[in-house]
Amino acid sequence: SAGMGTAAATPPTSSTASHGQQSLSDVIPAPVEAKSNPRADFWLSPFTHIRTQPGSAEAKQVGKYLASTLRPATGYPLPVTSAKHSFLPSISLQLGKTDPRVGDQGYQLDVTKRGVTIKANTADGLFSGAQTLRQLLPAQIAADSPQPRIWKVPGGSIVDYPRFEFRGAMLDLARHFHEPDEIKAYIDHIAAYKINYLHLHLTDDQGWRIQIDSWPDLTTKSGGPGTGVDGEGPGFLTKAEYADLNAYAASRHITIIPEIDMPGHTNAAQHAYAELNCDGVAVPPRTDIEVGYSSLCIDSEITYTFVEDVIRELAEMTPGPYLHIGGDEAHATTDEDYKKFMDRVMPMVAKYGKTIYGWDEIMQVDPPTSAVGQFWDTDGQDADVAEAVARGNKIVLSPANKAYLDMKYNENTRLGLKWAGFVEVQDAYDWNPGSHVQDVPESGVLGVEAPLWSETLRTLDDIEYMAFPRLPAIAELGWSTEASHDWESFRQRLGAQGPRWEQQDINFYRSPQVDWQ
Ligand code: TNX
Repeated sequence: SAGMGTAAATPPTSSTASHGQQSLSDVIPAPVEAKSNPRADFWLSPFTHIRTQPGSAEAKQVGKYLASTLRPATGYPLPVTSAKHSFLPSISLQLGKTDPRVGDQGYQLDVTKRGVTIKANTADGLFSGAQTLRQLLPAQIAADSPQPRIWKVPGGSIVDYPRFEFRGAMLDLARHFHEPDEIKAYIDHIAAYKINYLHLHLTDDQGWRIQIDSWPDLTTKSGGPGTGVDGEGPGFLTKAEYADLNAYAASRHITIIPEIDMPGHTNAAQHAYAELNCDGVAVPPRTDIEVGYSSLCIDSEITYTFVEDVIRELAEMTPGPYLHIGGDEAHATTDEDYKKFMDRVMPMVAKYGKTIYGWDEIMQVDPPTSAVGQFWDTDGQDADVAEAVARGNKIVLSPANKAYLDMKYNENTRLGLKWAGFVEVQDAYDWNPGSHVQDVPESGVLGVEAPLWSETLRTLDDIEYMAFPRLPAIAELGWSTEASHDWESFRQRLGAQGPRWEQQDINFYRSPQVDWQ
């Protein structure tokens, strides 16, 4: 009937968003299926309640989160209740009774005149539905004070679920330490686009950013003032701060993955402890951006005492399943030593109950099939990676020329590097994770991750400028169907995100490829 339409493989090209009106499919990442019904619009009002599944503390937590994001701009009380019956208009978060396609991360969202119902099998699904609902409201919903306007949610229904179970972002705390509050702000930003993993690059040549009780000088000597690129990135996470960050991430349905990079990228550790060097002499600190010159001492027993202590403490303080062991650019380690090192270190990860995650170089040493490799090459091929996938390993895609958020947008970009080329928004969007790596089928792909290295970054503003608008592009590749992939549709929906970012003071790159609203 007139006004009804399915926006799956046929995304909106002449977006209604350009008239300041949200339609049901003006969402990033694009929902799998959106059927609009203009006769079923819902208006938020001072009487709207948020009702959550009786008996579910997790659903209630999502309800409270949603309320906290809607209260500032509306000024409405939006009480969160799990009382069963109510005739008041409501946003209802319910577990179970979903379309079978919804799975364990998806959701259904139905908008009628009487209210909004989000149904999912898990709280993760409810949280994703809540993020979609936020985007269905006018951009001013992101404001931090009451706005004099009405709040329409477009009528219809959405069935939505991710293409890949893993959608990640990475922050490099080693080259420049980002404060816990900045990390939390980034967590909020990425959660809005259904990112569900945050990888923290905690150690590198220029700094060590996580407290390890059994090796305290890691942070006293390599986490303090003078560390980081140009000596301008001081700081480290105490265990209490790390625990708090994990809890904060969990409240945004994001799992933290800590990385200890080894056997290369270890100058900070070898500066803090002389015994980690083959000659027993501590190396000077480094504040430049060279890579590939450091290596732990492979034939020394103390190296493995150190690594096991670090892995044990890190595993103890990390609730998530993955522990990233780096493994990249070990140019100062011979291939033979690299294998010797990894053969001893990889079992330690399992010993402390975690799953190995590592840069794609770890695929050269036949890791256990549970290990996940992070593909960062720029040429779309790697025989070791393809062979590992054939054996049963999975990979996460972070091709540097597509997914690295620290690459400059163009030659005039003040921040960032350009070793993998310039990466404009369309470059970040126009590729297919399911067929990007030669001889790696989609079934071998766990998901995508957008790393943000910090050599040139200092502030949260810097982080935001590099991540927006490319992070939403990678998020859409990780979530939305291949059939819905469409640059025209994406750039229009991206343009509609601009006012939301302005409301939140997110410092973003106004790419000329996008018509910003
Ligand atoms: C390469 S990519 C690195 C990092 C740098 C990055 C800068 C990878 C696994 N290693 O050490 O920070 O390039 O773009």
